[in-house]
Amino acid sequence: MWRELLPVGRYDAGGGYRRHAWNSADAECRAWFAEQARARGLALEVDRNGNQWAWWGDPAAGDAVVTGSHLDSVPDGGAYDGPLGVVAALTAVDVLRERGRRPARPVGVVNFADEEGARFGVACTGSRLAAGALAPDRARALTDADGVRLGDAMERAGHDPYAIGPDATRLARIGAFVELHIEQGRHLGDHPVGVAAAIWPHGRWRFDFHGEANHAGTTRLADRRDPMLGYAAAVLAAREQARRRGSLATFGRVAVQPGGTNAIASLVRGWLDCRAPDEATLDATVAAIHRAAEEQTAPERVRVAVERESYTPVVDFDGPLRDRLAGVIGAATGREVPVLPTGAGHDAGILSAAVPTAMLFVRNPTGVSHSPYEAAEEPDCLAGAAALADVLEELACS
Ligand code: HGY
Ligand code: MN
Ligand code: MN
Repeated sequence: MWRELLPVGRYDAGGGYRRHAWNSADAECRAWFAEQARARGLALEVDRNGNQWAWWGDPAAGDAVVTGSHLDSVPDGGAYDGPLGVVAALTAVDVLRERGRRPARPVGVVNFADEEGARFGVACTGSRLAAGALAPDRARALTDADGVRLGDAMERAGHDPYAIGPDATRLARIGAFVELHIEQGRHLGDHPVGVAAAIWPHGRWRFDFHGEANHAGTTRLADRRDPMLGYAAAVLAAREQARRRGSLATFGRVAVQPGGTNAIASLVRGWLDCRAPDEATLDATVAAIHRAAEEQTAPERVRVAVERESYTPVVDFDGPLRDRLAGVIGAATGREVPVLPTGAGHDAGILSAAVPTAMLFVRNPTGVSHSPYEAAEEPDCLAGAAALADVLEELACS
């Protein structure tokens, strides 16, 4: 499975992946998933929000045990973020069958649509829509860098964009959701597998700096309304405020209009990704970055407008489920399993508002993620899949 998926959507120059919502690489990933379901005799469903489900047993029976993750990537992302959880989920189903186990409850494998939000800006679009955490009108109107609306991209990929929206009935059939994911720091030490405790609250904010386009060679410094200076101040403030408050703040994306080397910009648009251990710290970090940008831009007569594009409150994963997972893996490996929080967002975090949810992490030896250099050792991936199989057996077969 891994070898088959590896070339799909890989951008040769840098080796990273460009599997973005509803593009051709995404379609290939989805076709791969459908084929994996077919080959196992699992019933494939594509829900109204574009998420794919492969069922062993009838989901209408309820109290289903679901596992899976996503197949899309960030721009030039790594191979593991998302796909490891889907491949491990399918592997876990195979292992249960090899063990001759017959689940007492339906078992589902899911591929959530558009987890990274790389193309349209909002992360976890598929799970957010299903959970009612993203308004369908807003989702349809999101645009990519070329001005293509999410609704139109979905329609071109063969999905009805007017069907999207809350899917409470589907979520109510799920008794437990477990997502396996590569760990995205370097926090597992000598343990191949860990269990998630919590996800830091996080969000994305768009900073628009409105200035005035003018000639780089003739406009006196005193006459300029240069929005780039405010943007630069915001970037520096992001680092400083995050350092002071124990948060993480990143401007990883910027768009400049008109974007000429010999022209002062009329608009600089920067996107801030901010995360913190608690919501008060998160809000204070963003407010301080906003203030620093305004202080810098006032003398230059540049207007700053900040819009929050997404926000995910703190997630504390279901305590009893987490303890049950840690117990099962601890018993199988003879070692206590690390239970750790993460700063990375996941569909599991969105689902946890509606469904008892847990996560397993597989060791990342370098800690690098959202990069072509993201890596995991094969024995650790196999240990993760084995742990997931044990967990599925515990949850679905007993
Ligand atoms: O950005 C995130 O935290 C996640 O990897 N989607
Ligand atoms: Mn990611
Ligand atoms: Mn991911």
